[in-house]
Amino acid sequence: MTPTASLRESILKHLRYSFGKDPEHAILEDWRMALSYAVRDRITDAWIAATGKTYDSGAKRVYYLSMEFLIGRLLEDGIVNLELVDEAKAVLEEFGKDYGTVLADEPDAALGNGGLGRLAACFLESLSTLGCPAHGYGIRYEHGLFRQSFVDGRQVEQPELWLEQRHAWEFERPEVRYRIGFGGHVDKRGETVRWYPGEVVEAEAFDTPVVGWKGRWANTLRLWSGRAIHPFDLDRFNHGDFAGAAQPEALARTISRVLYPDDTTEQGKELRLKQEYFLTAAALRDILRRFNNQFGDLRKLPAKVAIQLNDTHPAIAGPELVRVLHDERGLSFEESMEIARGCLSYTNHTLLPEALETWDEALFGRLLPRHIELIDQIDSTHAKQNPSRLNSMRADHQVKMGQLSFVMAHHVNGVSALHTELMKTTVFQELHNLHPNRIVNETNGVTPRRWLLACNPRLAGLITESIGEDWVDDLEQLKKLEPFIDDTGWLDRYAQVKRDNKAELSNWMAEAQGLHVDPEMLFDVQIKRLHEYKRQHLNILETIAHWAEIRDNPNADWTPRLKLFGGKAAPGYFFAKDIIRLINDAAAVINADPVTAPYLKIAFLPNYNVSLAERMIPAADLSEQISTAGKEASGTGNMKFALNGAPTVGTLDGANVEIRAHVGAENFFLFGMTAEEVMERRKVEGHAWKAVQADPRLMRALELIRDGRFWPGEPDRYHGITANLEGADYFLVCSDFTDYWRAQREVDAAFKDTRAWAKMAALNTARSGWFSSDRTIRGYMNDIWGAESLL
Ligand code: OAK
Repeated sequence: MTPTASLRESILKHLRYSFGKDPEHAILEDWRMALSYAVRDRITDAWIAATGKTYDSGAKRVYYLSMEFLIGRLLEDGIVNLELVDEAKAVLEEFGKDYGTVLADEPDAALGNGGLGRLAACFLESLSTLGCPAHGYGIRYEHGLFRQSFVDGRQVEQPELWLEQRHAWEFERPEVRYRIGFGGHVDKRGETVRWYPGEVVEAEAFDTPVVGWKGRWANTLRLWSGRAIHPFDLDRFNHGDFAGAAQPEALARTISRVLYPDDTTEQGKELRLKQEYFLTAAALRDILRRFNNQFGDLRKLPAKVAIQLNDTHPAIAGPELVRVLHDERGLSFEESMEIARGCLSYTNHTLLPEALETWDEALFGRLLPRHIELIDQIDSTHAKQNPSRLNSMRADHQVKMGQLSFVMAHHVNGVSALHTELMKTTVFQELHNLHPNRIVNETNGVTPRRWLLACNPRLAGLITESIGEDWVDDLEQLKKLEPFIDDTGWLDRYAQVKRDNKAELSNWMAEAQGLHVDPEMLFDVQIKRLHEYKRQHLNILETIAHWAEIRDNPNADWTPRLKLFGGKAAPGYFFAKDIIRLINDAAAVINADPVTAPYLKIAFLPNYNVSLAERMIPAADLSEQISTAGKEASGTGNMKFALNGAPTVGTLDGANVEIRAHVGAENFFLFGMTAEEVMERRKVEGHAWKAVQADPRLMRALELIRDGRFWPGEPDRYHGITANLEGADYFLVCSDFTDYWRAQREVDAAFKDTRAWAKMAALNTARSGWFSSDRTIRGYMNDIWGAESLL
């Protein structure tokens, strides 16, 4: 079907010829698939044209290597980017199908844990919008991030099965397969070094086109799937060993079977290292093949190829590239190093010590015997410049991927201004002193197509009506909204959009979750992975303290508030899982309290994912960004909320600092210690208990939890949490409590003045244009990659 045909014709043709149905017999999934194929056809034309243009231009290409791409659903993204919303709605309506229901039938591709993976997905979309020739490389996990449900308030994990339903977006590429080796031995004959792996699996490519705004360009997300070279062992089968006959295939497939569910926690597991090498080696092979076909001369590699390492997970790219150039292509070690460094750059996404990847050298050497030798050689070459050997990548029988990435990269970047400065003064201090121009900052951003135009059509409509549509790929144009904000008629419409969005979320919560809430309440939202540094427990402690206060004085003029939570805890992170249970337990008691019911409700929505974020963010009044200062590298949810008109209650952490600077201090509810004060406070002996004693509200909230008020049958259920908070409190929940409380009461007071609040919200929207991932990607193109737009 050619895209010049109407969408209607295209859908009907796909229903009939791709799925063998007529409209009378098509089920929901058929409609979803036929619509997806009709949209995909159009994307495919843009994609093939972009590929041709890239070849013809001989331009430099960008390769984004990431273990995670949290892309979510793709159908709406395609429809919105191709501006087919009205047409798609009309066709479905004609056949009695609801547009939203059809979109919601698509499984949410959760091939990532959180921030790092979602950022990669926003970047892909911006790369296409900007017409920068690029590929994303990742793993085609059969099971993405687990599905979360709650049983008696506790998180229960189930496997995620996104590929069990039909998936419209990928093109299998059976002709693109590479053999990836592990283990074995290294053979040295004079100058010639060869690695003979003991185990080999095949990586097969699956391509998903990623379309940009108005379909002007489309890039490729290429995901690798593991398979056996000889999928079936006929000999074993003939001897009656039927299970054994299928074993090679099962083993090879485990490599791309599941996404590791740990967010910012390093696990050091063998399969994980295999996955990292599998992705990286397959991607590099593919990159070199493409380069070879077009250019040939390897010395030109840095001029034509920019490879971005999304955190250290693909850090093995450094030694692997050196191995291919040196061992296989015969370049000298020094030249191989220089070429590799000319291509590679590395983004750091966290300074949490538990996230900094290190590998036990025995495990590493067993799996990648040649790479560990090369890493030693890279390290000793680098040590000549670095006699102190501080920050060596090879100490304590470990291989340190952060140091390796730093040394192998021409640029290293942080993801917010504060984070980048902290990189220079903490983990990478010595390396930064040695290479003072290597670290640069690229503050994160989010794609306005998904995170405003698609998820918040009411607000997008009002904006376009007011300032035209150019904001969609030039988000700073939102500044043009500022003059409208003084017009009360316009401001009332802005406020009405938020009210309508809240009503829509309320209806959905009632239908899908059986939760009934009053949409007039202040919707106070904290959605993100569960982690002590993100301090969901600070939020629930304040909620409990507030509840107690309402009970003391139920006739006061309280601001009604709905506390909304969403987020998953890593399955092995028991403290985080306890926080989830605490929130759910507190919700059960507080929601059932008739005294406080008009003023306070709590809901923890299960299975937080990209699609749920798209529902919740447009309906939020208040954005909770309350991490311990110095711990959240950037945050990107914070940007989505501000853009959608939810002011932040937050600390001076990550990109909050820059959000506050952009939206204005008067439109941001600041509280808490600064990163410097945090470091000082930790030195105060007994800081936690001192903070508890200084604040009777905090004391009371902790007592309510400790004394089992919420769970009389098991009074010490949360002993772990209270003991931690009153004793160690590394993340300074207690020390920041009092100021958080103050900020929340300021929120209460501000929300009462409906117009003033709407103004604050609208200014957040108008001044968040800088947080577009288009701006971020331009920064990478200019400062790091030296890449050009081909539009
Ligand atoms: C995940 C695994 C290892 C290291 C870092 C992460 C991660 O998700 N980090 C997050 O990256 C986001 C994108 O840069 C930031 O916005 C978050 O602050 C950061 O925690």
